[in-house]
Formats: sequence, structure tokens, C-alpha cells
Amino acid sequence: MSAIEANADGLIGPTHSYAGLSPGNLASSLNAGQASSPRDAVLQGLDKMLEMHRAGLVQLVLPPQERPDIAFLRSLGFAGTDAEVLQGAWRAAPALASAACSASAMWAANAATVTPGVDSHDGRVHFTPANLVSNLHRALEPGQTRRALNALFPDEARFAVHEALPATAHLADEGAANHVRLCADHGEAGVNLFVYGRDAFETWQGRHPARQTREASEAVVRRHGASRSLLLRQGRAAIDEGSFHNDVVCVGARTCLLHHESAFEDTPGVHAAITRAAQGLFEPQFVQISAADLPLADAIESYLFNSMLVQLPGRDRLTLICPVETRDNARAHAVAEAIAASNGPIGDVRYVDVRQSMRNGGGPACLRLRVVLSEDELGASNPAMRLDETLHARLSVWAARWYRDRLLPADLADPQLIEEARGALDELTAILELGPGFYPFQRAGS
Ligand code: SUG
Repeated sequence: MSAIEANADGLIGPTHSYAGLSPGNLASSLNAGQASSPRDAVLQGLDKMLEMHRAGLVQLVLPPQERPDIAFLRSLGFAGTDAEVLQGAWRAAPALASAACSASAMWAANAATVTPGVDSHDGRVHFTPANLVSNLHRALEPGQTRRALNALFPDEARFAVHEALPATAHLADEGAANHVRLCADHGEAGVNLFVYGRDAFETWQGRHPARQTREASEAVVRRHGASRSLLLRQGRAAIDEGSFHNDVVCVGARTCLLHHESAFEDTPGVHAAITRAAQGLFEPQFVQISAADLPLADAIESYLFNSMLVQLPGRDRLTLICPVETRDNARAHAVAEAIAASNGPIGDVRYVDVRQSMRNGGGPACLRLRVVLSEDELGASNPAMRLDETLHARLSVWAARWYRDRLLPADLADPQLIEEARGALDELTAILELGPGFYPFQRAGS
């Protein structure tokens, strides 16, 4: 079957800020309190999407969520007008208020885990929105993420958008950031790698949280009926050094798995298991980067592995889309160039500027959710959410009009931001044809 791999990117929201909300994510902690530029952030994200569209890939757009999340604050007992709720929360419980303002739904790799029809038990494309319970600000996302996926993939005969897993630490799930699919060609049967950080029932003693449990990954595999699935343990050392998701130290596409030597707990076992599972389908190609060439600290600072590994039309080998921070790190740059110069599966490296997102630990790969679609499935997706030159231009004008140029975490207490964000999202609802009552504020009173 012929199929394409689409990228659905999270459109960055108007409250994009540096609030230091994610322990174990070094960039988030390091940049806490700095001024952000929501406008630069959303334009950088849009430009990356345009570059992928121009390179010949199918580019989809996932809308931001409504923030500040006034409904969440009301559920915690804050009352009055929306402005009073926000201000009351900032006075009495700033950590909760801060979580309610995060634009973190932008990192679409964490939106859901996806199983293409060719690998699922019933031939439909399956999505499980991630419950993201490891961080309060992210645990607010899954309900609205489900709505967004339904708006993008409305046809239940072709798409199954599940509920998130139960919201408990035992079933902590971070979505596709811990999933890699290898295959001969996108439309061919794949080998699905599910990488978990801890077992739900072990006592976790790592320096930083391990966000994905084995039990959560297993539940997703069962629900989707994902064939040829391997459950692999993430390297403890990698988590300790700040690899809070597997996609900070590993990326794969088609037959190629590019990873740091510390990405997995048992690298020879991982290679052997993949080779076995791929038998009769394809020959896996492992590109393993040693700590001698790239210490973990440089891998995490440069985000070399948080690149998008894509098959561009007309190229015989894969292209690695790195953040500019990879070019700025001498060791990572040398590794990236050496990968492209070798005659391995990766033939090209490109660099994109998503610095605003990077300062919160989100590289090019974090911003996108990969969805393998047949031509028929692509035809059944919402065309208004597909990026082309026209939509890019329209969204750039929209963002420049609504988004602030500069935002300090303290500015998130400004009730004017509620109105600005709602104004922007109301207009966006029409642009992306998201349907009536898409956002909570549009449903209020109905
Ligand atoms: O969950 N950062 C996100 C970054 C997610 C990156 N995604 C992938 N690796 N796939 C996170 O830690 C920081 C928000 C703040 O501190 O304001 C944040 O949520």
C-alpha cells in the first residue's frame, strides 16, 4: 500500500513563556523566569512547517489550547469573573496559576501515540492522546487534544481517537515522544518501538522523573492492536542527564535508527530484538553515536537527536532536520556533518530555527506528531488544517496581529491576556474550520 508520513505540528499559543515547569527538562529549568516572545515563537514554528511543505511533505496544523485555563482554576475553587479567577489564583497559588497558563500543547510529539492502519488490528489509524500526568501543566492537555484530533481526523470509519489512559502515575504516558516506527516504506508493515523509563511498580530512584511507564506503553499497544511492537527500556543514565523523553537521544525513520549509545538500557539486546522483528520486512540500519564523539551533555544541549528524520521526495536517502543549536555545538555539528558525509542511510542535514521552543526543551521533533496516512485517509482529513503557502501567510498575519512580542512569566497574571488569547482562538476556529464550541470559552453558557 502506498502511504505518506504527514507531520502535524502544534501551533504555538499566545501564552508561550518560560515558567520552569518541567523538572528533569534542563532547558525549562535553566531558562525559568526569562522573557519569551510568543510572536517569534509562533512564526518560527510556522516557518518550519512551511519549509516542510515546500520540501514536498504533507504538513498539518494542530491548534493551540485555551490558556489561561480558567475552567481548571474554577475546578480548584477559584471563583468570580474570569479575571477574578485568574488574579485570585495568582495571589493564592501562583504555581497552580502558572500551570494553568502554559502553552505546552505546542509539543505535538506528546499529543498522542499513533498507529497507522497497516499496523493496527482493524485497519483504522489509532490515536491515544497522552495523559501527560507527570507534569501538572501538561496533564491539562489530553481532553482538548482529543477534540483537536477529532477535528483533524473526523471520520470514525477510518480513524479511532481513543480517550487518554487513566490519569494516574502508574499509567504515565507521554505519547509519540517515546515511540519510533521502522519500516521498509511508510505504507508497509512496521516494527513499533515503545520506549519506557520505568516500571509502574518499581521504586524509581533516578535523579529526574522517568515519565513513561511500561504499563502505559503496553496498554497503548493492546488498544491499538499495534503489530510487531517491542517494549524497550530507556537508558537510566540518559534520564539522569536530562533526556526526559526518548526522542532527546534517539530518532528513527524507515529502516534507520539513529541513537546515542546511552539511549537504551541494553543496546545489543535492542538491536537484536529489532533485527528479529524486522525479519522478512527490511534490514534495519543502526547509526549509533558514541559518548566519545558526543557526550550525553552535548547531545542534550544540542538536541542533535531531537531532529526530524524525513524522507523527502526525490531523495534516495533520509534528511535530518536539526535545530540550529546543533550547528552551534562544535561536537554535535561535527557528528551531524559526519553522518551526512558517510554513505549510511542519512544523506543530508538541514538546520531550522525554533529557538523559542528550544529554550523550553522542545526541538524540531517535539513540535510535530507523525501520522502515516494512505491517500484515502489523507483525503478524509480536514483540508482546512493542512498547511500550504496560503494558510501559512494567513496564520502569520493572524499571529502578528494577536500575539505579544514579549512576555514575562509575571505578565501571565494580566487578565487582558484572557481576552487576547480568546480573540485569537476565536478567529483561528474559523480559519482552521474547527467547528462550533471547539474551545471551552465558546461552549460557556451553552
Ligand atoms: O514536556 N517543556 C516540555 C517540552 C516537551 C518536549 N517534547 C519532546 N521531547 N517530545 C516538557 O517538558 C516547559 C514549560 C515551561 O517550563 O514553561 C515544558 O513543558
